[in-house]
Amino acid sequence: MSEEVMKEQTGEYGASQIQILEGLEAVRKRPGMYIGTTSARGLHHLVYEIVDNSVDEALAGFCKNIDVVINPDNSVTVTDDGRGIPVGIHPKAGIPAVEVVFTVLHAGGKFGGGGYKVSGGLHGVGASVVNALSEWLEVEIYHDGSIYKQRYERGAVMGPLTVIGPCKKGKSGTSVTFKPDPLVFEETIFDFETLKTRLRETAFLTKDLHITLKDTREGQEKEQTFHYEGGIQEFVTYLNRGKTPLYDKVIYIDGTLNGVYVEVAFQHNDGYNESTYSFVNNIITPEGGMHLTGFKNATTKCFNDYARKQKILKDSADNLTGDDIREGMTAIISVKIEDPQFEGQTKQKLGNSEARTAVESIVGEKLVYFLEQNPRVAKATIDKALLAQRARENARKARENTRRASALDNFGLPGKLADCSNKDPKQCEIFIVEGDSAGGSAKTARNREFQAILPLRGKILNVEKAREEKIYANAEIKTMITAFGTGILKNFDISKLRYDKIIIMTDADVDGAHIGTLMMTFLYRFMPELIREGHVYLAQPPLYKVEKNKKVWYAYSDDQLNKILTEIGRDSGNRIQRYKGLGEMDADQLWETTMDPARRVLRKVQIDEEAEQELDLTFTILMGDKVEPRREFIEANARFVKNLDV
Ligand code: TSJ
Repeated sequence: MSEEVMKEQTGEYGASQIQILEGLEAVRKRPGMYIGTTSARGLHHLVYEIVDNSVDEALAGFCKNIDVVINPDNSVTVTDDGRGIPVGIHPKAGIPAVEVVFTVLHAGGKFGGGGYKVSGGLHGVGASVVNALSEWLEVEIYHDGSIYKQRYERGAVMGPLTVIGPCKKGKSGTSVTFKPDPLVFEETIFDFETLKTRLRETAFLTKDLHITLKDTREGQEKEQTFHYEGGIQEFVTYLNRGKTPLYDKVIYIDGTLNGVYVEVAFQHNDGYNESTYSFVNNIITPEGGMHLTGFKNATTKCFNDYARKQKILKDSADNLTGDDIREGMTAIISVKIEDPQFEGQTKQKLGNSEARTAVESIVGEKLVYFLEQNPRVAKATIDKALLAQRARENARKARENTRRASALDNFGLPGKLADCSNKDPKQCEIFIVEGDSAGGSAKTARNREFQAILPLRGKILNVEKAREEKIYANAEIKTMITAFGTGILKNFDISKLRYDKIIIMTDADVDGAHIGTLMMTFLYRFMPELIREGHVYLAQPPLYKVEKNKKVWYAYSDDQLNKILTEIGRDSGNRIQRYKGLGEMDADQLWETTMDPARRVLRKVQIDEEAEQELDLTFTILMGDKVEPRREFIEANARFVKNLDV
């Protein structure tokens, strides 16, 4: 390493303009390294990076309002009423501190010290990265009766920090406007809903902060303000809206231990899902970590201790598990910590063990007290947990029964299954067909040597919404498990798979798509390896049949139909039939269009890893106002990618 480079790295030349520009060049060269992606997601990330600086100022106690404006040219302005980024000369860099903030990589707001730094989360970037990736950026600072301004283009300083006029005495704050660089981003149009969701989340996590989001683009003018005096307590109420709470109160506990500030809020609803979201310095930790562990330990212990003490749980009974206690629980765990360590492959997990200790002891101590004061809340929760415990026990038995049934192998095969004659699984495929009538056609159409048909009646159970016990009792699900031969979950054994291809064949309409999704969801939850190893396919029946002069064409999409019509000429001799369901095809047609390996089109079902991760982030559940239907849609579909198979 040359001496020059060494010096740069140790920071001795920290203020040099050249080095600064080089630093930001790196950001422009590899933007993904700093903001994860240059897709729409990365674009919106720029706004959060800027807003997070204002949130820091709010957490430090100096800022009450943050305004975010989407301007008509798709630039964004973020304004706060904090102290204003310092304008004085930075002692080491020899230039105004604000210029350092925008031109030196990783120079985010560490001036005064003290307080918690919000930014430095997932990607650990700040204002300079936003600056580097903006076509232009302007900062204005209101401080001591003057307005200071500086402009940058693609990270380069366009002139010195200048006083451009007076401002009201006593007014202070910072305003940053930036226009994302279209040379960097694939998408440069901001989405109001996306920003809204994240800003609402930020407002929930920062009690008493007012955040306003305003769209000033022509034809889309709108404005919304987020302000929650109740903080995360209100967050829980919000998440539980549309559900039936088990008790009125949202339990709220806070406290500080060894420099870790802990806040938790939770409430049970009468459903079966647990929705727990944990945050560190306002950054979501999708994979949890120490703070979440502390919360789970404390709640599990407190509720069990209480249940024993009150004799609700008999001496001879097993302890309630954490899962039993958290069934139907909606919870927010938020900690503020000086130096958060993010762990795990995706750095989404809090590693600081002092966070576990703090959450565990603060929640442990205060929850005991709360339960004694609120016996009805305690009783309702424990009664629900006891039901969960019983259901868990029943599910275990049902699971064992299912396993035993599948162990019966050939003799235990379901009656509805029309199996194939070839016994070599590598050669075999099974069609899961919706409805008895389509099942009938498929049985006639198939090549019985290597193609098996399993007709299913109607919609299969949505495994995301039912309790485990009910899932094992479902006839369609039992049938599939038995037919595949692999077993499920921990007992899954791919070497026992009876077919190389599992082909889901449904009508080419909305209902058919829904059934397909339910099926994929079932497989994903109970036999994910089948999908990951590429054994699951969707059949693709044609949408149209075109006949002309006794010749026949099939079209699998509207595009294809158009192509065919262009080729053969658009005239009155064409007979176009739109297939509404598999049942409309006779066996021969079904064979040649959808089942014959030589002619059919199959789509392989795959898991979209990125979408899957995103599913767990709060913003997906907070999107829009009609959350439930959208959430279901996203959960059901985002996870699967369907690729063309050749
Ligand atoms: F950095 C930035 F450009 F991203 C940005 C920072 C953008 C916006 C909209 C606001 C801010 C910002 C920074 N708002 N408030 C502050 N505060 C400080 O930088 C600040 C002020 C005073 C002191 C002090 O110790 O006196 C310390 C800090 C960090």
